[in-house]
Amino acid sequence: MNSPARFPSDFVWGAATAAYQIEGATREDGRGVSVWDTFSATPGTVRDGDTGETAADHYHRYAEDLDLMAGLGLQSYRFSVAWPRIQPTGSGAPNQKGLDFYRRLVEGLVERGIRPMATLFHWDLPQELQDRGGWENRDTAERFADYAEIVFDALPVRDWLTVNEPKTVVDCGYRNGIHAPGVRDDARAFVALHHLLLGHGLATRRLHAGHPGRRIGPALNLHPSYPADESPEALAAARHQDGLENRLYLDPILKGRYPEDTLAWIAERSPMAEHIREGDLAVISEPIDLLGVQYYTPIFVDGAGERVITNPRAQAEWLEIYPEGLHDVLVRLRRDYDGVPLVITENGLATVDAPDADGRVRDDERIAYLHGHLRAMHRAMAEGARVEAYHVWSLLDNYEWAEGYSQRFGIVHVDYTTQRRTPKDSALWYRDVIESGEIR
Ligand code: GBH
Repeated sequence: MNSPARFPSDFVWGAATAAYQIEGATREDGRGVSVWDTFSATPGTVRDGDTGETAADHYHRYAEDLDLMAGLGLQSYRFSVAWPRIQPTGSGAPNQKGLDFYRRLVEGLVERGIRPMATLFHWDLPQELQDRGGWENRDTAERFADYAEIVFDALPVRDWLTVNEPKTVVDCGYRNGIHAPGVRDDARAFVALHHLLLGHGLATRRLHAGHPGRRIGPALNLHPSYPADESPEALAAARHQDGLENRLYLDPILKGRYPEDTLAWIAERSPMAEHIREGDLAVISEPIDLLGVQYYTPIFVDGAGERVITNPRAQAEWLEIYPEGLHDVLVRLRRDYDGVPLVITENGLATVDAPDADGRVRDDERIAYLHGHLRAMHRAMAEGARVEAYHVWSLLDNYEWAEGYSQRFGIVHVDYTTQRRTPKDSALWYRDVIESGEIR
């Protein structure tokens, strides 16, 4: 048996959500239309035609959800601000009612001793900006910085995240098209990538210019990439994969340059390089105060560069259960990108959950997943990784994008008919971890 793993007494335990996945109330209080409203309303895009129109109804139930968080002993809550609630068309004067919602939420957190961590962009771009080119249009990065400044001024939040998973926007929004805006075009995808990173850098600069003492960084989904066999071809493929998955995002932000090998590969597919202006990389590499790390799955590739599944999977097919990957990501960040404080902003598992007759939700698979990953994180910390906080994805079952409501990532079960919340066994287990500061 393993001995208990104790975490530092100042380690921060939290949970994460995103606006479109939980809020609902998509037409209330002056909220504008986002690309996800448009995309999810388009037949054939999302499983079962699900949309975020009601979701977990958090917009109306946030007070109950705050009490739920307090009951679990959460010390941090990561949420996202819906840009179209703040600027319904993506620019211009702020919508007071939108700001008021997040101010009430933040005040409720602070009253309960829970630290707010706010994400500026978790994929719900105002549709009007999309109509003007979205992230392919450089102007969107400027609009993003203006929006960020409005929110920085309005909300008493210390820790901020700029863009959630630019890689997923590039891959799913613009390459395979399974997310909004549903583009399938590599040429356009990597132009959007550059402007997403530029938006990140511009917003980061605004925070630093006007709000000393606050902290900001991106939230990157990192995928440790391994060769599936020992062949030189597989080794080379894993190196290439690492470029596309990790270095393409980490290097510009933390080293001020795009990785040469990945850039050369992109140049064969996209005019991205023509959109990189003098000074852009200085903006993109504005020093960050924290790095949001999101880890779900490793990627093993064979000599042909094809992904090979080498580990058990749960409900979501893309997610191989491999706790060691979290250790490897954290140790690699320390080795290759040393210095920046790390915050785990997402880590979790989808399972098929339903309450038993006695009302209990027995999600042992999720407990095992979290247990393994927290152990791996603890080991990486012992090896010097600077991890200061962990957020489980997700607080609540929610709208899992293209998978609609079919995949439940919550530690709290949501009945979408009654909107009843039931903490799963994993939530009760997590509460004990937080309380004791150790895992056994
Ligand atoms: C994160 O995405 C998101 O930040 C969060 O909103 C989401 O709910 C959570 O994780 C769980 O998924 O195109 O074959 O890769 C993780 C990245 C991108 C993984 C879309 C699943 C779909 C299958 N996700 N991907 S594939």
